[in-house]
Amino acid sequence: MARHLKIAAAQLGPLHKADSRAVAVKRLTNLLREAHGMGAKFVVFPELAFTTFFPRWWMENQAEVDERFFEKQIPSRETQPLFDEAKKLGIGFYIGYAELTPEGRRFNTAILVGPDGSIVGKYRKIHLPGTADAVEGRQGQHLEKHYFEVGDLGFGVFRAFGGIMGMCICNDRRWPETYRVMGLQGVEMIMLGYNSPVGLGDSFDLDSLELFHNRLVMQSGAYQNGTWVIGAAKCGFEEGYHMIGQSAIIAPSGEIVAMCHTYGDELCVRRCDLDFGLRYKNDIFNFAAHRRPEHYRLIVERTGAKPPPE
Ligand code: CDT
Repeated sequence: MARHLKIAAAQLGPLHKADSRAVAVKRLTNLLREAHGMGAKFVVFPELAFTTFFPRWWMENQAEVDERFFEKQIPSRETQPLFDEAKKLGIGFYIGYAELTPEGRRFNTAILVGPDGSIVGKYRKIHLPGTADAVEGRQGQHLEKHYFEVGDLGFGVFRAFGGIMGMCICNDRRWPETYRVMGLQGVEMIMLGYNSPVGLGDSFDLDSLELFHNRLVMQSGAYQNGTWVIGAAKCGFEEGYHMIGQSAIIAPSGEIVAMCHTYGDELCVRRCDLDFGLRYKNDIFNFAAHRRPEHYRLIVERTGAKPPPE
């Protein structure tokens, strides 16, 4: 029997510091309704979707940071309307948020929510970019290593929506290991949200390739593992910083089959055949037949690159 799933990548335009959770939840709920109206059964929202991208700022008062940007509970009183609407419409979703656990640990987290409102899976971001301390003289900071711990749940996959679903978050999409660990569990669809700023002080030649690199990593991750990849951006001009858009749905062929073209709230929708990846998984990327892990040991034994002696 054909396994088709109609998916929406729900891109969010900028969210500012002054925007309350209620503002974010209203916009997310509007996108959810619109996606449902277009026949989508699953919506992918961005990373840290309830607030502005706060790791751009060094902030001294952690209690205030926790209050403004972290979720102690999900859903909470303020985020509940999104969950209620999704349940009412019978539509599932992926969403990213800043998680503060009862033990006081902080993670950059994403959850997979089923059409009945239950949380089917959780992922905590593993590749945290940037620095733990503010870098002097840098135009914009990227302090994820300051605000979050490295995720402790690995790259799990979940049987849901008639397929094998995986999650990662933003910077994870740039690392081939992210996709391959899920590929080795037979993943059929990887969802990810991102906040990718440009102009944090890098040189123009790097910044100008940001959109290309965004497509490059998601397209290669999809193709090399025979999986769908759905990327949803929070983008636009947020608190004085530009963040890239081009939220996209990418087929296991590596082709972009739907893409957002604005820098605001926008959907791109596509009916995805979850069996399509088999054409790659059973042939060119038949892992069991062709992989040679005995030659890949360095990948798990070594972290940083070490060139051979002169
Ligand atoms: N959110 C996130 O992970 N953003 C990073 C920006 C890196 S710039 C220090 C990304 O990889 O897009």
